[in-house]
Amino acid sequence: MKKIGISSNHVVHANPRFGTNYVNYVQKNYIAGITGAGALPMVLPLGKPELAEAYIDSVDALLLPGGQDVSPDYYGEDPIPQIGEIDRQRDLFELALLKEAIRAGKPVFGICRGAQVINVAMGGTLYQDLPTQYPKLTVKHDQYPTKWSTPTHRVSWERSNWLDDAVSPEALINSFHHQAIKDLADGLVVDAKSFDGVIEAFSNDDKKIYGIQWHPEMLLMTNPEAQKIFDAFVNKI
Ligand SMILES: [Mn+2]
Repeated sequence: MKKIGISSNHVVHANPRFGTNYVNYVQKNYIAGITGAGALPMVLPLGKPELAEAYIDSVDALLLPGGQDVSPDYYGEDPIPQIGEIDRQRDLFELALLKEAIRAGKPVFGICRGAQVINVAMGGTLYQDLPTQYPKLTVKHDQYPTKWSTPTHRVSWERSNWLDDAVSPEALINSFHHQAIKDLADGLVVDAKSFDGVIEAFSNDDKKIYGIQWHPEMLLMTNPEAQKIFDAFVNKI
C-alpha cells in the first residue's frame, strides 16, 4: 500500500475542548480522499524541522493541506494589515518536509495553503490578500459563508495536465482563499486560472509536484467526482 504523509495542523490557542492542552490535527476529509484512492494516510505531527528527513523516509509521497496564511517573510515582505493568521512553526516544518520530499524525488501534492507553500519554497511569491493587492479581482475567492462542500467558481484550463481525466473542463470548484500565487516559481507551470486570472492549479510533472488552490477534500461529501483528484495523485506515485 502506498503511504502518503499528511502534514498536520495544530491548535495553539486555548479552546473549549482541549483548553491549553494543544493538539495536532488533520481534517478527516483529507484522510477520506487518501483512503478512497486506496493509499494509506500517515499523519505527520507538526514538529521539529530536523525530523523532516526521517518522516519523508517513511512515506512514498507528501500531501500538504490547507490552513493558515504563509508568512511573507520567506519572500522578502512584511505582513500587510489584511494578512490572516500566520504560523512560523508550521511553515518551517512544512518547508523542511517539502525540501526533503523534493530531494528524495517523492511526489508532493499541495492543496490551497499547501500549493502556496510549494510556490514560496521554490522561490515564488504570494498576494498576501487578494482584495487589497489584486486589482483585477472579480471572482469571490473566499466563498464564505457558502458551505465548504458547495462548488462556486469556474476555472480556465491553460494546458493538458495531470487533472485531464479527473476534472471536467466545465467543472465548478470551491474557493476558500484570500492569499494566492503572485509570481509562480521557476520550474512550475500554470495548469488552470480563475476567470479573473488567479492561478488555481500548477504542476511540474517531471518532479511530480502538484498544486491546486481549491479544496477537493471538502467536495467529497457532495461530489464523488472530487475523489478522482486524489486518485490522480496516488497514480503518480
Ligand atoms: Mn479561487
